[in-house]
Amino acid sequence: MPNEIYPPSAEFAARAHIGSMDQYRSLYQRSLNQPAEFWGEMAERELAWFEKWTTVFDWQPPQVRWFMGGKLNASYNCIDRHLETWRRNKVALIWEGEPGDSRMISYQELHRLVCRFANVLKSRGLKAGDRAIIYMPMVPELPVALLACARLGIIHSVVFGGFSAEALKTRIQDLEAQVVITADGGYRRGREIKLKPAVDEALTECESVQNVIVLKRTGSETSMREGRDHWWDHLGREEGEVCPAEPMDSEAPLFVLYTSGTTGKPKGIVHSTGGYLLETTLTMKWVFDLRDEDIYWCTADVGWVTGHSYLVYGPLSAGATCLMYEGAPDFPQPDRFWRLIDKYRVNIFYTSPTAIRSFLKQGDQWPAGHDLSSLRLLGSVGEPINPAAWDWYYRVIGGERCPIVDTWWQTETGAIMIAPMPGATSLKPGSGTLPLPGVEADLVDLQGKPLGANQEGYLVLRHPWPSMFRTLWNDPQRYEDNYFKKVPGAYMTGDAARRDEDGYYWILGRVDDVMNVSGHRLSTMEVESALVRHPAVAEAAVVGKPHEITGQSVACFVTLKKGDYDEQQLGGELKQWVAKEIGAFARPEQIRFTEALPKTRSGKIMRRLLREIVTSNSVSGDVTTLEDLSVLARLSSHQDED
Ligand code: 7RM
Repeated sequence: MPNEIYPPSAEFAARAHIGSMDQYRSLYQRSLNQPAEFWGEMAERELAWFEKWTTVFDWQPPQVRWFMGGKLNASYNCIDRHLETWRRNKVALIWEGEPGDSRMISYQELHRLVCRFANVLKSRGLKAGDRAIIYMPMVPELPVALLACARLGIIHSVVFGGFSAEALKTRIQDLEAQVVITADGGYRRGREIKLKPAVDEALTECESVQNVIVLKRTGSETSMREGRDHWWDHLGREEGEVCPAEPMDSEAPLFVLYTSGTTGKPKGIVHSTGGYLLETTLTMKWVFDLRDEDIYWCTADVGWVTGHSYLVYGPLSAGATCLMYEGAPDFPQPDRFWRLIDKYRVNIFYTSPTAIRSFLKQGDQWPAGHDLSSLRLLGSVGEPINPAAWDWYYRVIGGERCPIVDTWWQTETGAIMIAPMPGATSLKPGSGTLPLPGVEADLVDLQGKPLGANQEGYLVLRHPWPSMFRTLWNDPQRYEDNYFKKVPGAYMTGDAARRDEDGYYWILGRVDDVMNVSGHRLSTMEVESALVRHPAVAEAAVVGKPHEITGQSVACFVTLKKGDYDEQQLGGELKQWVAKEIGAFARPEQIRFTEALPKTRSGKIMRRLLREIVTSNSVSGDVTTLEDLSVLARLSSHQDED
């Protein structure tokens, strides 16, 4: 399998949107040589505009604007325009709850739900430019909430339901949100995960929030604050089912999504309307080769960017039938995903390497019991996919019949940047293959000099693309400093990569202090700040440790303040503390107590050494700048993993 190349089958290519390398190359060349003509044509063809733009794009690094003067609405593009076609009665969402309840929602029905909820928001006094925080389980009302906000130009920010009250609070405060949309709770592994109590806790310090709208999902006991909290259904009963979509500037912010950066403070990635919608829509065809008769399933939670772009905006704008599932992949048994694929005859399946590795480990008997022959295309996102996982996905799930699209992109890029066009591109397992049209990827060294074939370097994107983020909320300076300072005029991705002799990209991972745990971005600094907020902790250093299933896990080195501690007990307490401060997915796998942390003479923690210690339990690299070598000796001999 290693080094093998998988060309598209003639059968797949014959029916694909992009069916040959010649077609890919001509699109790609045109997109770089005549970007304004290329993107103008795409925007006209793929989206419905209330008013046409006057200028396709304006690039004043680091600021870019797309389709200036154009007016459109994302909710209109995802729903209303389909109502004028045969798709009005097509199923937009097939939803299955973890307990097994299910709903089918047509585009017409989605329109009614979204209009009704948009009217609820309107009657609460919300208007274009206001901010809504959405903190919900994976139920149909979650995309309904996004689309209702988009319909009125309310900027939404979804906070993943796994985040803690503390994380929720900092996001509400940073956005100065006027409304929080939430639910009593959701289901995960057979238990209720409550959401409303976290909202109540967060709101003790958020003056901006005047309204909380609560969906009843589980029906469990929920406290409601008079005057502030309202039941979704109760408000909705009084509203009509007509609500015109607000014509928005192409550049109007559609949403803000917080993601981890290299400091303790998450960054509010701001996406605009026209460019974002165009590229998410186009990549549904280019990469997922979406056809009208397909059942498409993206397993990502809407709390992450993949859920925004490839469960809500991209597929609905492209008129797809999307499967959405509420719960855990292994509930009630490890075959839940395969059961769903079989039951709904899923054709396109998009998931993460972490999920694939955990399925692989559980064994072939789980998929074996189900008919997966409806699948025609598989996708992967979030982390590099290792050869063993690729091979298993290809053989056992895809029946050696389905191309795998390994899609590289980021919260910042909005849409997929590097990925195969499955009817054209030959696959190499582990490689995202080639940049999509409009994506001028390059590799540079520390000085910003371009590199040749097979050299490892920093991945940059040179030309702006429509779905690129526009700024960081409340922090335009950090936008410029973080991403555009190192290589003039180019966007620095933060990833290292190699390009082989065929021009294929191989992503090696992050070059900054960002960890990738189960495909979720998490900053080492964020965990460190959480740890030092604990009264017993003096100092903390956090690194990603290679992990068989989740890619990386969180490993912490901690020094304590003076006192008598039971290290065993405190270790457990600190893990719990981090889970509470950030969210359960950030729970450290390992806490090591140490008398001091290895530092350079200027006082910087040497994370490289700590990374080596957690990886190999020894240090081989250069340690000449290390302040206290005995610290190192003590660290590498100390082993208290669990
Ligand atoms: C979509 C998403 C972005 C980071 C990115 C990479 C890593 C994502 C791949 C990948 C190798 C892939 N957004 N990454 N996709 N690495 N191959 N196909 O994950 O903002 O949460 O993370 O994820 O390091 O910079 S994200």
